[in-house]
Amino acid sequence: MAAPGARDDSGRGRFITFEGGEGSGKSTQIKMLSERLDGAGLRTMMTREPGGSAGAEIIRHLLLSGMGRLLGAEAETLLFAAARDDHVHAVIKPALDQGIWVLCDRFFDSTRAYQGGPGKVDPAVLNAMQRVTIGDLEPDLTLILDVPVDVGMQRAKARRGAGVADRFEAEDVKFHEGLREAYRQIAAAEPQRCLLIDANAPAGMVAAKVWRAVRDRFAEVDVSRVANLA
Ligand code: T5A
Repeated sequence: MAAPGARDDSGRGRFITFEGGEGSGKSTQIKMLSERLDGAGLRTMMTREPGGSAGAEIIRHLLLSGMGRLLGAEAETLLFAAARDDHVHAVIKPALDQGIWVLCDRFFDSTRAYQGGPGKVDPAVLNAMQRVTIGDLEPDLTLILDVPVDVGMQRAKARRGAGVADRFEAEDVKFHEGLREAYRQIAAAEPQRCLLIDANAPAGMVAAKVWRAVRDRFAEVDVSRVANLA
């Protein structure tokens, strides 16, 4: 029984977010972590932003097409917030309430880094949007994958092949350098929640660092059930 006034989180799933610049390897790491947590007997769900719910996926399409950019930085930020609001209420909170561990590819730190960093949207505006969309829902752990800009851009380019760069991939090097710095500042400002991980290494090595961080943070991860990973 929780003490009076304390939040009783028993049975609630954990909320882990992955952040980083373009091509930092978030999707790759989320899949690897999900397999390990499943192996440890935990129920997990992978999701992403912008998107992750029916309404938010429609907004994602608009945003990545560059439509939001035409509206201006603040209106574009509002679109990200609207997508997040739907995602949080339709998918993330219900899953956490059912004891599912939610692994999310980007969350509000992306808005802080992209729109607040090089995007230059006023932090007061971002705070107001955050209050409305997520309330007191904070990730239990945020892993920020850090790679040099040229490495990330090269990976993103290799992955899309002959496809066209999306809205943010198409930004210049200065934008991506500013983004990297914004993420470093977020990690430094919130060391309890955030961990900056050097992701300029083979995926397996990065996955080992991610696993160590998760295992160390959450007592409910039973490492004895995951072969060769204790
Ligand atoms: N955005 C999003 C905002 O501006 N504000 C917001 O609030 C939010 C939520 C979303 C865009 O929207 C912006 C940020 C983004 O620009 P997206 O299509 O969802 O765009 O793409 P991203 O989230 O940027 O993710 P990417 O798909 O570009 O990269 P990932 O997921 O970080 O990387 P991943 O795992 O797909 O890997 C990329 C390639 O590199 C290889 C992979 O095999 C893949 O080919 N790779 C590695 N290669 C070598 N070594 C490693 N360690 C590797 N790890 C992966």
